[in-house]
Amino acid sequence: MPHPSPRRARVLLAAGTGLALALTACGGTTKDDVKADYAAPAPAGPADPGAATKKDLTVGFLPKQVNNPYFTTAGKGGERALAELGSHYKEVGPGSATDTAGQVSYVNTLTQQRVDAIAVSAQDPGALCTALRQAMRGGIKVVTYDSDTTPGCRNAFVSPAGAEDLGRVQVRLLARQIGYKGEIAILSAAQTATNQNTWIGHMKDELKDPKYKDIRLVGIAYGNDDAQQSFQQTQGLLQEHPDLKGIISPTTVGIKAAARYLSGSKYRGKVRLTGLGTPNDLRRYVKNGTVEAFALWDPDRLGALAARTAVALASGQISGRRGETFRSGGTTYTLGENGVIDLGEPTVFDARTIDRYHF
Ligand code: RAM
Repeated sequence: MPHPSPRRARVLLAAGTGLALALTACGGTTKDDVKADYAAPAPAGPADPGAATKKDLTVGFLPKQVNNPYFTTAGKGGERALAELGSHYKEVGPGSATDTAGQVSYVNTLTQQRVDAIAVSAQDPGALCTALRQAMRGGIKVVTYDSDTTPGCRNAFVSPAGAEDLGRVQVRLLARQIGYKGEIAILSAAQTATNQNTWIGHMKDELKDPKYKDIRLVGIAYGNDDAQQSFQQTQGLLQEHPDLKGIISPTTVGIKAAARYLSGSKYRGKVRLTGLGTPNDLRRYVKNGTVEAFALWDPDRLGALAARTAVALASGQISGRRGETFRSGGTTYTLGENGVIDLGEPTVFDARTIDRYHF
């Protein structure tokens, strides 16, 4: 294992003495420091691809938010995969997607309970780092799924699909729906969410293509993955930008709330809406003409892959380095740069296909 840099050593020491939060608050360690220090995934010791799959492990799932159907489905996938592997699932997590302190305390709880691995969807890239690094020092393997931390704060990340693809596909869908012309806005989740912010970065990049020269991104609003706030933010965007032609909402909670708002307003079918949603949430809005097409992956499969990755880490079959592979459930998975494993391609749903999907 490489020697920690002086600053990293200081952060580790601080974590060990429980002073890290106080140091952070005093400006001793900023988020940027965390980013610079923890740029590479935390290695989990040498990997042995031939090691036996351990059984009777406990994997603690910590979603961004427990009362979100997307995470309920992901949790079911994780639970099923763990049962297949002879291990155990547990879930803890905050009720709000902006309760970063809550997520930190759940990491600490899981650490105290000595789970074998933690699978976490992070509300914020840096806020969980001290707690997660402490868990890893205690021998707990950490896999992020859905929304990553800074790479050094976990061993591997299970990404729903290529982040770049996900960002670009949403712009392409909306551009087509508004005829490549007009003002658009984004209704996101929490302002700190790693996954949404990464996708928005790729959306902005996609919009630089000359074919979008007549499209203007006029605003980004944050509904915090809360139904009511997302509904109000949608209303606010439309009041502020009366010429708005379309909204991208890269969150299942946001797009559902925006669809509900548009569906009951004079904008239905006029202001276009796309983004990332579940077919079950959006079926009625596709059928009543509020939403034409949107995208997502199967959250059940995402949760299952997070569980399988956690078990492979805890069994020593992988350690989080690029190029490592593991076999689980008849499939071989390969770790990419920074310990990232992509689930696959996003699926696009529309009126022709939506009834084939039930999640
Ligand atoms: C919400 C959450 C989650 C995101 C999906 C698309 O449920 O923000 O992190 O991946 O939407």
